[in-house]
Amino acid sequence: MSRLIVISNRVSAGGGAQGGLAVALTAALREMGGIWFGWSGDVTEEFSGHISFRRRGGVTTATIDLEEQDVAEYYDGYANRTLWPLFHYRIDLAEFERDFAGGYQRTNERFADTVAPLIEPADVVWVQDYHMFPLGAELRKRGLKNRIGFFLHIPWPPRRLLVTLPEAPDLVRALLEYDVIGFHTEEWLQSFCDYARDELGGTIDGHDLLTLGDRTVRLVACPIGIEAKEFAELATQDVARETCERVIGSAVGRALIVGVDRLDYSKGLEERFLGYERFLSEHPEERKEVVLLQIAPPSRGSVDSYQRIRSTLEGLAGRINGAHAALDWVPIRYVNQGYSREVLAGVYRASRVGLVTPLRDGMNLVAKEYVAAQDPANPGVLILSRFAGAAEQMTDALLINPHSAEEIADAIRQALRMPLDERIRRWRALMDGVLEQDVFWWGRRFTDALMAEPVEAA
Ligand code: GDG
Repeated sequence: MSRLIVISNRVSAGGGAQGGLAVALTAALREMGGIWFGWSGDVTEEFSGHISFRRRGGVTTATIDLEEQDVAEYYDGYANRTLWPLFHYRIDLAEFERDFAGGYQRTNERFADTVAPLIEPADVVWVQDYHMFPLGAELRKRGLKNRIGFFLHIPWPPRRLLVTLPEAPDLVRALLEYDVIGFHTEEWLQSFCDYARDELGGTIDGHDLLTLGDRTVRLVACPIGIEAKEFAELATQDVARETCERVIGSAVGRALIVGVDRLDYSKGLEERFLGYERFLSEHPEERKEVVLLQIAPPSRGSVDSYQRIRSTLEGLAGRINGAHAALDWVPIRYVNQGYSREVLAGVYRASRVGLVTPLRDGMNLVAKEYVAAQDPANPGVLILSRFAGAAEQMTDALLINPHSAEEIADAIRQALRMPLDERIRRWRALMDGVLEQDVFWWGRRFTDALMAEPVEAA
């Protein structure tokens, strides 16, 4: 059987504090076997291409260190200051610098130089995310004939936004060197087609074959899931149970509303706080009946826009608490630190409402985790942004426009008043989807497409 070579910017360190992508890939690699290659997260004085191999959590990892300039231009720069904001429709935050683009290309070449010798002819290669658009093309330049796939974990922006990126034509042409490109949703897939067709003259054959010049690539909409069964079980085990009891106890009879997000402007935290404030102002009678618990571990702290969102939220939480708090009640508990997955599972289970309101999100795994952690006999209600990729699948959530404080406020009220039979009906439908289209389903669906017969140019 072919091995799977996963290549992504960061390789999971194992352990409890893994992000959504890390959990998903560890699970896929455990099932299929192979190597996970990427940046160690460490900096070296001079790039050497030295690879550190480790076996952790049933997965072999191969990591390299990068130079400080690579990190500044490729990671903090092009990936997080240019591509991330632009691909989340935040052209106002995107920084266009030739040095960033140059460093991004150079670092991708370094990744290609180091990983190419590890890849055997029968291996299947799966490259992850926006840090690595050009990697497939660089591997082809080094003679690789393997099946190489690419999966984008973030949205693909509309054509009218993408044309602002000077390197967009080159990046899209480089993507054509992959055999299969995966997106979470039809919407992101269609935006990619629009750009390739209208800006570059590509042709779309049927629904899923895109041809540009002498290259044809297969496009798949393949929504990522979670380890649903395992997460549901985790939510009933000791740590989660104790957490659940402690959190419910601390709310002294009030309904808990929970948010869990990396501290990132795409997650709509500011708008969420404003929506909750609106709810408090419009329904003073509900005031002391609820508590919003927002867990937001800081991320990408070296990027200015992330420092700004942090101080904006601190100010906003302080203002709302100042205006509404009573002697024995604080409306928002805002926590800037991460917790283990076991603890998170317990917090989700303790919460009557899961508030997931990104302004744009490729998928959003918190929405799925919240559902998986619920007590089937007394489940909470998921409020979900229409602009999360997850909304395409999770139509039994209360879907809202996260820009509208009114819609958020109305949905909170509706969720708090929802009768048990409706909560159970909605949760059951959501849970069936989360269980069926889990992370293993995602991994198989993508790798099946990647290992299918090569496509011929039309
Ligand atoms: C990208 C895309 C896409 C959060 N706080 C803690 C913690 N988390 C975990 C959550 C969840 C993960 O991080 C976040 O995943 P999301 O999907 O919500 O968002 P991104 O990190 O932006 O991920 C996204 C994803 O890739 C996969 O394709 O869904 O759209 O943006 O698993 O639980 N985990 C722990 N402690 C925390 O405090 N342990």
